[in-house]
Amino acid sequence: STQLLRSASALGLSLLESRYIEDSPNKNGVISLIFSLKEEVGALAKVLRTFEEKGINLTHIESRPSRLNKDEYEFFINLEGKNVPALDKIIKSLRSDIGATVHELSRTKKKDTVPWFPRSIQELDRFANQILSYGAELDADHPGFKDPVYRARRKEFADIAYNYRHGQPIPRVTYTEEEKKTWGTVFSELKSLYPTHACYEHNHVFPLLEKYCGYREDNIPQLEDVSNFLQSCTGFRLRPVAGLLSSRDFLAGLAFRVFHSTQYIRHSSKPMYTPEPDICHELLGHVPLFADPSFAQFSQEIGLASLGAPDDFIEKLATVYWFTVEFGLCKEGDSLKAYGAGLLSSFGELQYCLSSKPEIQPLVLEKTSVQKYPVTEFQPIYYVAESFKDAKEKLRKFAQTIPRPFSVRYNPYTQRIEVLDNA
Ligand code: HBI
Ligand code: NLE
Ligand code: FE
Repeated sequence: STQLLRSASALGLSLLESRYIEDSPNKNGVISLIFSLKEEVGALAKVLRTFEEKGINLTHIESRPSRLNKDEYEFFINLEGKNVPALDKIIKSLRSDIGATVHELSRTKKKDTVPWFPRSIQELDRFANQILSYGAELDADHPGFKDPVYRARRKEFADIAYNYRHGQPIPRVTYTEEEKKTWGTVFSELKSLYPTHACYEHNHVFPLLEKYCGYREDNIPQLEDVSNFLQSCTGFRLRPVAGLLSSRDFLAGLAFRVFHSTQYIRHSSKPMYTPEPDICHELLGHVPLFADPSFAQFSQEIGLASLGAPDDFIEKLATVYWFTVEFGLCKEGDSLKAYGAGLLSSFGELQYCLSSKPEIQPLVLEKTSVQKYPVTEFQPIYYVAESFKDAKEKLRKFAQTIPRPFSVRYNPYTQRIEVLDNA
C-alpha cells in the first residue's frame, strides 16, 4: 500500500482520499434485509406495523414466492439505518415471535465507520454554529447571566463568529471602557507574575506581542493582528468562535494550525478566574506559545491524532490537551514553570500551581489521558513535561495506539489533510 501511495502522490492524485471516509457527515447507511413469512392474510401488514412503531422508514420493498418453502413468501426491503438499536429488536422479534427467517444483506455498522472530519481548511466553516452550552445563552450560574448588557454584548460576539468564513479578515471590535478595564486588571496582574512563573518561551514571545500586536494594559489586542503575527511565526492562525466547540471539532482545527479563539471578555465582576475561555485566556494564555515552533508542532500533532478517531479516543486526546496545552507545567533546569494557557491566564491559579498545594506528576500519556479533572476550579493535579519535544514524541507514540485504518498528514501548500492507507 505504501507503493500505491507513492505512485498516487507522484501523479498528484489523491486516489486514496475518498475511499475510506464518507464525505457526508450525516449520511445514514442503507440497510437491506430479506425475510420470509408463512403465507397468511395480514402477515406482511403485521411486520410492517413493527417498523412503523419504531419509526423506521422503508425505502423499497419487493416480494416473491419462496423457492424453498412453497407456503412462504420472501420480502426484500431497504430501510434507512437511523435507529439501529430498534432495528435489532425488530429482527429479533421477527425471528422469535413470527418465526420468520431473516437475512441481513448489508448494513453499515456504526462502529466500523469513521467519523467525519474536515479535509480542507475551508471546511472548518462547518463548525461555526456547533457551539456547546455557553454560546449565546449563558448558564444560570454564570456571573454574566443576570446582566442584560453583558448578554447582549455576548450575542454581538457570537454573531461575528457565526458569520465568519475562512480567509476573511477577523472583524475588529471596539471594546467598551468597562471591558478594557477588566482586561487591564488581568493584564497587569499577570504580567507581574510571568517573569517568575511562566516558561521561557512565553517570556520570550511576550515582548514581541507588546511590540507588534498592541499588547498593553490599556488596549485589548485585535484577533486579526494577532493572527497575522502568529502566521508569520509558525503558520498558526486564529478564527473567531462563539463559545465552546465539541472536543472533536476543536481539536480538528489544530490539525490545520487553526486555533478557535473567543473574542468576548469575561464578566467584570470576576477578573481573576473564569472557567470558560475568553479573550484574556486566548491572548495571554494561548497566543504566546503558538508563536513557538516546537509548541506549535506539538499542538498540531494532537489535532492530527484526533481526525477520524473514535469517541473514546477523542476524550483521551482532549484530556491530554487539558493537561498540556491548558494546564501543563514544564521543567526548566531545577525548577518548574507554567506553560498551560489556563494557568497563564489566571492570576489565582498561576500562583497556586507552583505552590506546594497541588499534586505534581510526570507526563505519562497512558496515565494522563485517563485522569479525571474539574473544569470550574483549580486543578488538584498537574503533569510535568520534560520539554515540548519530549511531549511531542510521547504524543506520536500515543497516537499510534489509535484504532484508525489510515494515517493522516497535513499538506501546508494545499492546506488539506492527506489520508494515507494503512490497511
Ligand atoms: N472550544 N472554543 C473552544 N475553546 C477551547 O479551549 C475548547 C473548546 N472545546 C473543547 C476544549 N477546549 C477542550 O476542553 C478540549 O476538549 C479540547
Ligand atoms: N481559568 C482560566 C482563566 O481564568 O483565565 C480559563 C480556563 C479556560 C479553559
Ligand atoms: Fe484554552
